[in-house]
Amino acid sequence: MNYFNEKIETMSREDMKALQSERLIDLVKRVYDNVPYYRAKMDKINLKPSDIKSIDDISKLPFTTKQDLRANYPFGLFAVPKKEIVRLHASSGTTGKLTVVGYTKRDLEDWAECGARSLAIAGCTNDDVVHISYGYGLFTGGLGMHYGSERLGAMTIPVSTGNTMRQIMLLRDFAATTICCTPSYAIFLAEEMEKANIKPSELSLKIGVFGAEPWSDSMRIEIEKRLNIKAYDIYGLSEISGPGVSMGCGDKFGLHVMEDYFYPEIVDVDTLEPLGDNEKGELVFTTLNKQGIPLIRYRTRDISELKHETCPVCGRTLVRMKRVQGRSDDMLIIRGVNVFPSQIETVLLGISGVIGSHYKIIVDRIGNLDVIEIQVEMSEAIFSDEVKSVEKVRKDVEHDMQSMLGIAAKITLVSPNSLPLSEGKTARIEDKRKI
Ligand code: DLL
Repeated sequence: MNYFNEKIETMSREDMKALQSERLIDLVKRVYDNVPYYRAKMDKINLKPSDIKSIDDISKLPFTTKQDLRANYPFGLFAVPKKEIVRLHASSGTTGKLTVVGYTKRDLEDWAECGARSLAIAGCTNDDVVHISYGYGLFTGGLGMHYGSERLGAMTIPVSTGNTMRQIMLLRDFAATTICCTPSYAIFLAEEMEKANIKPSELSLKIGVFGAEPWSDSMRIEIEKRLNIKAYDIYGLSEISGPGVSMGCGDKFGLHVMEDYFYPEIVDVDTLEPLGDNEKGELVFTTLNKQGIPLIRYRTRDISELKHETCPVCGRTLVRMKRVQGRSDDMLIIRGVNVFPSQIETVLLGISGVIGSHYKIIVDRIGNLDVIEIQVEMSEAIFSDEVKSVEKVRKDVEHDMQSMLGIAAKITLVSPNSLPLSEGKTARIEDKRKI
């Protein structure tokens, strides 16, 4: 089997628990001493670091949420002095502020190890040529896979997103054997190749490492057929590190969690009580080894299940999580970009000329590309104004929305009182994509 770190990847449950316990005890001490926010949270429930004696005590600890990150924006949850942080990444917050994460040198090394293990799980070795089409920048996809691939020793090509015909040319000319991108981009790539009459056999691709958005098993089958590769699922989130929190080996149940670094739990969405194996609930992670911004019991909002048996496919003992089954909040992922309806609302409420609380979000997949349309009601004054002023308001919304979301949205202004009054937030969202 193609292990990157056989000792960890096939560790006995007993040894893994001992390692996790040792790391948790140290982590709780570190955050209690260095992060006032955590100390206050623990003091409030009268919990001392010495109360945490093993990984089994984890459920005594309070949860952390995206709102906690926002309340401490940008660096309030960092557990080391700023000079020890060597990299920042960020993802969408629920309103205007980004969710910011900081990495120490060791955090980057650990993350690269996770990326290398993930690529190895997909069967990659240092003989491979890895083409990375995840975005490079504040998004963790590009740089995360990049350092993982280099750690593995593979030839790493940092292409980033965009310009699909150029991507196809590079894939062919550099004879990439592995591609890392979102599953929807893989389908788009296949489509563009078909249009340009380029056959998969003209490329050298064998492996695809796809993630950053939900996708189904039928999508996997379609990608495998159209690109003539084996497609693997990679999961991660910026708050916990980025891609490589877990990785699928092809086993039907799901993805192996790098549980020596990220301790997973499944909790009931309503009661937040921990659930057992094969029970569906919200995935929660504790970053056992992280220095920069360690998170305790971070609620991902992703719905999954866990299974602790040794994997029948690859022999790894690392706990498996089921392919993400949905979310417990209203976050949308559009072309790999996380979008919260609350961000949209924040923009709309800041623009005069529209009734910011009367909107509807329509998401669709047209020709394999996600598109988002935002319908918003005009104010009475603008409605009766001339066409030029209506168009100006529309352009303002379009511009502010692009800077808030980082992707373009189609903006449609509709007449006052024409949208149905919605009873809840989700009623304002129509997701027509069949994933
Ligand atoms: O999407 C990190 C990543 C990059 C993962 C490249 C895989 C590959 P964020 O932008 O913080 O980080 O978004 C995290 O995306 O909570 C999930 O809801 C969703 N997500 C990520 N991977 C998967 C996946 C990156 N394989 C959020 N399947 C997470 C389903 C996924 N959803």
